[in-house]
Amino acid sequence: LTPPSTARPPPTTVSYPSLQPIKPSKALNDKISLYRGDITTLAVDAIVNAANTSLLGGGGVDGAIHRAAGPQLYQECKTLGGCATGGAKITDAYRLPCKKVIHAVGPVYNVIDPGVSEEDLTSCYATALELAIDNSCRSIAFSAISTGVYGYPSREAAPVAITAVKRFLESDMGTNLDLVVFVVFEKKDLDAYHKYLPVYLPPV
Ligand code: AR6
Repeated sequence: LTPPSTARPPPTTVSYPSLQPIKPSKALNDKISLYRGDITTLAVDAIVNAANTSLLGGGGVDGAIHRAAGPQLYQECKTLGGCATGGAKITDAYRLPCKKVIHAVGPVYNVIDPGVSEEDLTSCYATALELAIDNSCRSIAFSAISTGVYGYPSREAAPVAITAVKRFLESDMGTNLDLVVFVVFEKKDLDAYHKYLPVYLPPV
């Protein structure tokens, strides 16, 4: 990761809880990693899917996860009764190398009121992390929820994701997690994490 070029994050439309001074933390940084590639190949305890409210599959990363997991995943998802935006539900992983799949429902980006989208996206990350802990998962890999067909700009979604994860890892529950991986597929998301990880998690 490259060090931040300025002490303050550059101006954008997102709010910055991090405008307060940030204490660099090696312990925290050691738990967070960035990976570019296919999330279905990762042998972590839990991967986080970018699902929709039906939880019955779709395109993008959702389609890739269902294809790789096999039809039993769809059968289990049918029993879940859907999920509200901002929420998440957990299933087994079947043919995937991970142990569990957490299906998070991100918001369709709201251009008129981005604050609502930010709340829902934050809730997705927080709920997924709580579910991971409740199911004894110590490592978790997140897809870049909502940044595909749901239209959340990557440069706004990345700070929201990083802030939610950071807050969780700093809480009492966070001590039960060893590793959080941000998985990116496209360059725009890679660029966003390269830009914001050093801002929120300064190198020690
Ligand atoms: N591994 C990791 N990331 C991936 C992969 C993959 N194999 N494939 C795509 N991505 P999207 P959303 C990235 O559209 O915006 C579905 O139809 C992709 O580059 O999958 O939350 C659902 O059923 C992007 O950064 O999810 C919903 O209906 C990120 O995954 C709807 O799309 C999320 O893009 C959800 O839309």
